[in-house]
Amino acid sequence: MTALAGLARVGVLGLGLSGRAAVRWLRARGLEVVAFDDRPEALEAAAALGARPGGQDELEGLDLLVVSPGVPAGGVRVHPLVQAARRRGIPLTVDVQLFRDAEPARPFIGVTGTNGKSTTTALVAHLLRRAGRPAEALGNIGRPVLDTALERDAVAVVELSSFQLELVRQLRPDVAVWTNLEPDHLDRHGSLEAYIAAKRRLFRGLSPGAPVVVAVDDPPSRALARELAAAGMAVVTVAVTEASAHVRVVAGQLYEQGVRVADLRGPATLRGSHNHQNAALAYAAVRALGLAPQEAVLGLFDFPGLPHRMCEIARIGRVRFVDDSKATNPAAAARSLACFEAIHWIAGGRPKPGGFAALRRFAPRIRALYAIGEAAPELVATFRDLIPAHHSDTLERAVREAHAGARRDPAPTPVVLLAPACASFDQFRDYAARGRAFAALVRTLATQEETAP
Ligand code: UMA
Repeated sequence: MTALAGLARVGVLGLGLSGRAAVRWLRARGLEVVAFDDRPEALEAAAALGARPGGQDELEGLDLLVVSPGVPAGGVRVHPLVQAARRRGIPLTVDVQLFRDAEPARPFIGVTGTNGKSTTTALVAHLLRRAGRPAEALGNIGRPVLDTALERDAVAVVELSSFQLELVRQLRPDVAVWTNLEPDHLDRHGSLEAYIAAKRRLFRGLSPGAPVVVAVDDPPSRALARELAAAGMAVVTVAVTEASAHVRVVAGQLYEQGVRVADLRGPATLRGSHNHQNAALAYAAVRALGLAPQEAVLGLFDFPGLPHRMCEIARIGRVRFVDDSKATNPAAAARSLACFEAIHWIAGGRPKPGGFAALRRFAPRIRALYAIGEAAPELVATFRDLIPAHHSDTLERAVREAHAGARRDPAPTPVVLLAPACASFDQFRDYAARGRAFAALVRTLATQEETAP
């Protein structure tokens, strides 16, 4: 266990999903663990996991501090314990680095970028499994890398957020995948440059010839692909726009080096050009790992998709309800707004910097806006000259009002679309809780409809 050689006492900061998994993993390897969390109730759970709850002075004597992704370790407001650890010269790390160092021989596909990471990660794992290779989707997707004992030969397909990558030394993935780049998480990183720098740590330590898959549909990603190619990486480019690339989707058809390999117009879970990008990335990633084209495409046709990502959750009469709660920034919301017509759009939450003006171009597809949360006034102000823009405030009211609006809509299948373009934290624990609340409200509507005279 070279990753832990010489360590006796390790701190874990943040006792959420990844922190608790780290405590268990370290304890299973016989290390003394001191746990830290700003929430006293989280610390109470530490003892049950075999860790000692720690205070500020407990940093003394730590050989390593494992920092959870949600705890800021760089950018504008570094956590005080992280600052204190740095002052004392205590090395800092994250769970993904421990995992990679502990199991360097395990095949590892690292997926980063701004949008589409989770779907691409899940799809890569699915494509591998359908081709007979054991694989697990891990990391930011919701299953901490240290969570469980993986099957011996399983490929680790790891979604990596900028939060996780911030403290990565080098992961040296067998295949590195870059989905796209849009501004995001600027409140944490402080600047677009710092956000990009964190993401680019995925490529640290890669040897010339290492396979790197990059979607080149946006200019910063195109520049990155050129730079990595110039540094000697085996760059496989992917595109769904007019950009030339090794793997492309044109009119719903997936091509590799000009040869058509799959028709993507069938699978409902891969609808929309953003999903075509995810599919092309996943296909390119498994090809880079050695799958033949005919093996690589098998899982494209029965991918179950991920919850809260453009999922149609119900139909009430003519009205379709689509949950895209994961659209936590305007760029992600743009992707689902581009997929539907006659949209009754529920948006809002905690806004990210940059505003919503970029979404005005979708007004011809949007029948009305129902704005919720902290961003509601800004959203209404951005759209009210183009479409009816209601300040619904809560999700509950928005669902009721959007449903009423959609029922009056003469379109054959109007869509009530939750694509918030904002973080959820002002009103919900996270985007998944927001999506579940949306589904529960829609179920209530459906029941009322059934029982109506
Ligand atoms: N905490 C502090 N001080 C702080 C911040 C957090 O003490 O300043 C404590 C909290 O009290 C809590 C714990 O840390 O007890 C939470 O840790 P965490 O925020 O790292 O959350 P986890 O439950 O460990 O989940 C993390 C990822 N969370 C974040 O990056 C914020 C999950 O990504 C990931 O699925 C999980 O590890 C497993 O790997 C979520 C996410 O929102 C989905 N990611 C962002 C995104 O996708 O946009 C990056």
